[in-house]
Amino acid sequence: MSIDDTTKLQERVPPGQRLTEGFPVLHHGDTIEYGDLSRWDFRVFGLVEEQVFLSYDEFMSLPRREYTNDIHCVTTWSKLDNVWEGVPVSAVMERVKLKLEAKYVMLHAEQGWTTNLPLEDFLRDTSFFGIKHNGEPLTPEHGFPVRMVVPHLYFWKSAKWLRGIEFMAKDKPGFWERNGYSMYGDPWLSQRYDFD
Ligand SMILES: Nc1nc2c(c(=O)[nH]1)N[C@H]1C(S)=C(S)[C@@H](COP(=O)(O)O)O[C@H]1N2
Ligand SMILES: [Mo]
Repeated sequence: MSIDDTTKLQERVPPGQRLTEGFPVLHHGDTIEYGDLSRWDFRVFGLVEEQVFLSYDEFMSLPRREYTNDIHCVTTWSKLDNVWEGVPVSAVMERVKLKLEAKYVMLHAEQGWTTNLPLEDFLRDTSFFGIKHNGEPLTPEHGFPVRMVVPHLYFWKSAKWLRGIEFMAKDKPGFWERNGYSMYGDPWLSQRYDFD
């Protein structure tokens, strides 16, 4: 690789991060293995005029797009040039009428795992519901059937086995945020812990 190419790559790697070629698996608790998806649903609730429920078939028939991004895990690995197939956040939000007070989001995953982020960051057009990674359906370890992907924040904000979105007026800590991690998690500012 030329010196120019190396410099360009380094510019894509936030401070304290190093590149990985693999796709490490990281989560708290067990990997969720679904047998039957007939009882899977996706719930949008909190500060909305009306709750929205989507069945597995309904979610899978939402429009999809291809996304290419870099992801940065707080444990210091970064993985560049991921190609995803995902449902744009807007495709779900078209069905939702938010109340004016809604300013923050809590993502709800299986087994009560949660993570929080500002509404603005959730609504960015680079945020999406991931269905496939590098051409293959997500494996159970990586969050099959649906995971959040918010590439501009540390990867712990990208909830695997996503089942619900809650809109809130005030920011509240999710699982890792209650355990000392940053409420926001900007990798470019090294916001790893609550004191960063
Ligand atoms: N439901 C759920 N989602 C989760 C986690 C978790 O513990 N549970 N861990 C987060 C963390 S800390 C990271 S780094 C990424 C890892 O995603 P990966 O295993 O696909 O690399 O998932 C995030 N999403
Ligand atoms: Mo993580």
